[in-house]
Amino acid sequence: MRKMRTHSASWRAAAVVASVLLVGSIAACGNSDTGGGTKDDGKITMGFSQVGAESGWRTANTTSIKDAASTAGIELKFDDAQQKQENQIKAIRNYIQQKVDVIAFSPVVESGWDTVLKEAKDAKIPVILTDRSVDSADKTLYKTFLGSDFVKEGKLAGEWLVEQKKTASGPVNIVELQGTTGAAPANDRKKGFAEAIAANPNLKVIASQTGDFTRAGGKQVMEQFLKANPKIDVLFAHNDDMGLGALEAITAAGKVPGKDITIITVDAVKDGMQALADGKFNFIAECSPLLGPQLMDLAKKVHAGETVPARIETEETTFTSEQAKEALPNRKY
Ligand code: GYE
Repeated sequence: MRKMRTHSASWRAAAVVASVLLVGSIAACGNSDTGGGTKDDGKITMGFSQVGAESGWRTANTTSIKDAASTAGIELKFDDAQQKQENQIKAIRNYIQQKVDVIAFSPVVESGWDTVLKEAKDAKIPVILTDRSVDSADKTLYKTFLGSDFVKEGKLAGEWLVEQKKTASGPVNIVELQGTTGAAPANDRKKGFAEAIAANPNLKVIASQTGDFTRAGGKQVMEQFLKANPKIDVLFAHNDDMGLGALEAITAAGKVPGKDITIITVDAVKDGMQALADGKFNFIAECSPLLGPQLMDLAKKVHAGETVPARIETEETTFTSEQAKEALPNRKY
């Protein structure tokens, strides 16, 4: 009798497990039947892999993407990769598994994406690159690249300096704070700047190192630059945040930023623009982080199977101190 009871209890348990499994598999079926991440409500699901939270630019970019997704009615799955490529690859693989409708990401570095992009393509999930690009030879691995022309930004920074120093009779010593090693904006801004300053042989980059696009990195590397080089005339920082970090090192070394050392940066986020208006920075090449609305438009188009341009460039300008003073009150980020 006792045995029988045990038996029937275990049968009941088995029946419960079986029905749970059944319901589970019906739910899973329902999901794939409605086509990828598109649920019955017809919403597009986007999996987005963000670089990190390394700078003011990045914070503004993340806000723009989140706000634009909710305005566009797109369901956003968001992952912060903390500046690590392996985290981005993991996030993209998760999105593929979850069968999202569109994957968008800002690749921390340019190289090493072919395998994971191929996986997305095989799963028929369109990929949009935003902000930074990849160096994959196979351009069919992604639908489009939305972002700035970083070479142009470096060039504009260099051209301004060439103009400022056109009457210099002796060497002008430049130090450079590079962005994250291997990142498109670091490679390209360095290239554009070098091309522009080649116009005047007096202009020489005497030291160039990465500060990883962060304030802490900018401060630390600038301290080393100042220790190793008694005569620094110009700092070119690949973003505002590294320039802002460097300000502390320059002041601590007893020099006046913007006067003893001319400072040029890229981005034009609020803190950078304030430093420029205050005369601590001298020139900024703008790089807009407000990519969200265009990204959501593109996501809708590629999801609908429309062809989109392979490259969409962001419109940008440059700022002197006077222009920063004028622009600051209306600056959104
Ligand atoms: O300039 C920098 C950020 O990829 C354009 O990344 C972006 C760059 C931006 O960390 O501040």
